[in-house]
Amino acid sequence: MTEAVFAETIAKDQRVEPRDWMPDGYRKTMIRQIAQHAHSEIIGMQPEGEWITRAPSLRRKAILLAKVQDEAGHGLYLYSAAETLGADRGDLTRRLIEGRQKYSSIFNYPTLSFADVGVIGWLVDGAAICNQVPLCRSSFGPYARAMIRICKEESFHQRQGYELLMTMMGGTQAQRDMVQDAVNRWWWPSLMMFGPPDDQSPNSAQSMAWKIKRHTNDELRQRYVDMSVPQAEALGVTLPDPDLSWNDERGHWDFGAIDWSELQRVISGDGPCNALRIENRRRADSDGAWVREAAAAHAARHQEVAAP
Ligand code: BYC
Repeated sequence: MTEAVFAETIAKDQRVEPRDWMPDGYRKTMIRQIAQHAHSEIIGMQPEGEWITRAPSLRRKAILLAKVQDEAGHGLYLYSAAETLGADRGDLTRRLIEGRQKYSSIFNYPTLSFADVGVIGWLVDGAAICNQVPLCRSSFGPYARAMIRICKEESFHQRQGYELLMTMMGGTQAQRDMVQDAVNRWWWPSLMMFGPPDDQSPNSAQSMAWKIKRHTNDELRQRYVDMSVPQAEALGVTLPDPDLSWNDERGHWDFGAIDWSELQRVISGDGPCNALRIENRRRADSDGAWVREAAAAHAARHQEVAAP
């Protein structure tokens, strides 16, 4: 495959596959985005995972356990997709724990009450779905295909979060207050998940041209706000933005200014939980080293025995 064939594949909306010729920049961008996405899933297990032992009932514990396991699964498909591009999984993990590769800003905030589990399902998984459904049509085949299953599971995750919040909103005043407090803390960070505004997004133009991204950061953020406002109303919570108002002319909800300095701070390592998240990941990596070594030794021995 040559450059012309690559260009034609993109123009015709077909998929680029791992053995096809692709520009170095395309390969680099795909590895960067897929690795960041995989890291987000794996680090994203921590904030909710902290509540597994403290879930208020066996039913809630079983649901949460299954959700966090799904996130591990998403991370693994995504690392596999990155490997099809020549990336090495161990190297990607090293880059993460050495702070050389990013993961989503949202997972650097603490989960202070069980209502946070519901709000992560509703708002964080809701934002993830908005962002990831278009990625099912992303131009790189293994990423697009991984995204189909991931989106199905994310949509289930979102419903479990909403159902949990509905239950809490039908409970005591203290439970309703807990939900409102969690919404107040997670709303603005969830808007930041979509990335910097379009005029400050260095990667968007090229990623849109290569059809890796199908919509800009601001387009998806607006879609998410439009989707979330009626859901908040149905739930009976207030979104913490006094500037939120329906704009008849635009046919969209207007919303207040986002504090972009907060996103920059969190991305550059200075969010409330960055150090803790990375320290936990580093410990899990070193605690698991013997398992990886044993598995590699077993595979090598197996190959030796199988060789004629
Ligand atoms: N946090 O030029 P831009 C989940 C980075 S997991 C941190 O707009 P791009 C879930 C950006 O990567 C959700 N970094 O970039 C799991 C870029 O970095 P470089 C994860 C951010 O790539 C468990 C730089 O800033 N989802 O759902 O065109 C439980 C400039 O930005 C953030 C994905 O990863 C951020 N918020 O667009 C529950 C989706 N925003 O160039 C839920 C896949 C931007 O310095 N990724 N950056 O390395 C994407 O769709 C795109 O990569 C983004 C950014 C829209 C995130």
